Amino acid sequence: MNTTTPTAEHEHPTWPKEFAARYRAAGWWRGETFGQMLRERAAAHPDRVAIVDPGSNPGRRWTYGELDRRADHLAAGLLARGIGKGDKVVVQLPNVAEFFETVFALFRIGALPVFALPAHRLTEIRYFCEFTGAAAYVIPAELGGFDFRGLAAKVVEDVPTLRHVFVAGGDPGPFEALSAVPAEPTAIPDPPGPADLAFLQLSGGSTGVPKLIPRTHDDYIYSLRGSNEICAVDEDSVYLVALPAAHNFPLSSPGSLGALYAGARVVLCPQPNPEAAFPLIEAEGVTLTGLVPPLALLWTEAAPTSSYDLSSLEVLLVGGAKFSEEAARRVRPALDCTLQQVFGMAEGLVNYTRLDDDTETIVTTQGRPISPDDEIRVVDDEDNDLPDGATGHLLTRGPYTIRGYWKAPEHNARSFTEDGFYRTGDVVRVTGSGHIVVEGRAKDQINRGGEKIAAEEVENHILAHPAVHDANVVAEPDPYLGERTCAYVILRAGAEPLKPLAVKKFVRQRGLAAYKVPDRVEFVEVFPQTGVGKISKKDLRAASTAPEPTTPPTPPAP
Ligand code: OOB
Repeated sequence: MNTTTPTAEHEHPTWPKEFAARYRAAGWWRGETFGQMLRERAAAHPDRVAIVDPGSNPGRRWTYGELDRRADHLAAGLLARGIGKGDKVVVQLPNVAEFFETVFALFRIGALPVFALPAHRLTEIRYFCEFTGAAAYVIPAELGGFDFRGLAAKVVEDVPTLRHVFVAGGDPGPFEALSAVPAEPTAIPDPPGPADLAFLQLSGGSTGVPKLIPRTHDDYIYSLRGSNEICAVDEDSVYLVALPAAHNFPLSSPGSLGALYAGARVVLCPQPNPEAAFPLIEAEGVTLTGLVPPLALLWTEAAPTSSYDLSSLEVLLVGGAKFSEEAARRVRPALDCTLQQVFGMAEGLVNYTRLDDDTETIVTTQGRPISPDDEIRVVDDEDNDLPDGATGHLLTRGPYTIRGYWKAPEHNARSFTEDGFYRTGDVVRVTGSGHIVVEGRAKDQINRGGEKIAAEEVENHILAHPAVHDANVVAEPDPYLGERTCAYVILRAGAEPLKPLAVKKFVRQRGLAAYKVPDRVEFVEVFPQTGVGKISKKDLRAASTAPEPTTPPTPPAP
């Protein structure tokens, strides 16, 4: 019997009653909402600085009181435009103060932010807007030379539900400036409760289209509170958002929302490179931040010769992809701070090494779960539990791990067990101390320095090329990113020969995020097969010659 209960709207399965009761009784779910949370922090310390946005001109510093007021005013303006409870709003903002003004306004009225990344392009954004029936889309005017207003114009043409595009900063063009929306606060008709959804987050995914992750106020706030305790975040902490603000790691592990929960200060870094981050660490006295492994490497290389004072940095969180033991050992000598490895997922479960773990544990494991109620199973291909310490598939269930994706019943049947465990797709082992070591991955995904790429999604785009007969996308090792993407392509008989660059260009022109464009394209006659005649991605991966990249790949950027 499937014990997972569908919600009233049957949009996604949620925790069965007895689990919800248990999580409440244990004190994990405390009946909090984001709207209230900000209100309470603003009442307790209105003049403390909440958000520092040095990238804006002039640089902005918003206190808790100001953020709270702004969220109220924007909420009123959104309500006046007919955006209300349950509406979906695709938010595609970089690391700017408006990101927080927008999401807290939406949290307050119970409209759901759908968190897009600045790297997403037409194909992804159109899909998010169409699939969620989004009522509004929030963008910057432009970023890194890319004009988001042009992108929005195309999306609006294709998606009839999209009634509003709001532009944060710069010339709004044919759309409305976000700064023109705020209005005198009014009573919010039907504010969301703690069990209601707060937002839809994106999954890294392994399927043709990304899946959406429904997170409630109560479950997400528990993950913040738990993270804060483990990472020692309190009101004197200063968290630097170096990765894209909307990603689950810098958002909640402990991230900007954890910092705001603690009444701490959030500093927004426009770029994650040392040149942008180090001066901010010195100027704001940053105490902790989170990075993906390639950036952590870059920082440890740059720090010893940097003229900036980085001594305020107490904790560097590294996660999103496997951090090699060798690189992990370099963090303390280079940055003189404690490394905390984070193995998390937008679906829920987050593991941290603890600040007081011994060095060997910190450098060789990916941590242990936040909650005593996080259930961890390590199983074989048939879902049989393996003996302690054995390597196998990680399944998990717990107070902040979803029971199903949003509007994806068929996929849910594969990604969750009958009794509600999420199949993470990660291959792990658990040490005697309960720490998890990530050994590999069973899902058909490439983890490109923390950026997740679903092989199937890229394959589908390559297959759309008229000269292509078949395509397989696999990971190959990269000395800097950990993994990069290689597309093996079979051309149609008699088709004009193609150059690798033409395939890359074709994928890019289909309006995909740049990080999904294959790093390497190789033409082959046949694909290796398994004993039963299926294509063997394992053999394709092994066939990868993985030459050194000719040019250094660009680091993942917001
Ligand atoms: C984080 O979240 P997502 O949703 O982008 O990706 C989750 C997947 C995991 O299932 C795993 O395959 C991989 O990313 N991953 C790691 C890892 N951290 C994440 N693999 C090896 N070692 C690690 N430390 O990536 C995420 C969410 C919250 C906090 C941190 C990362």
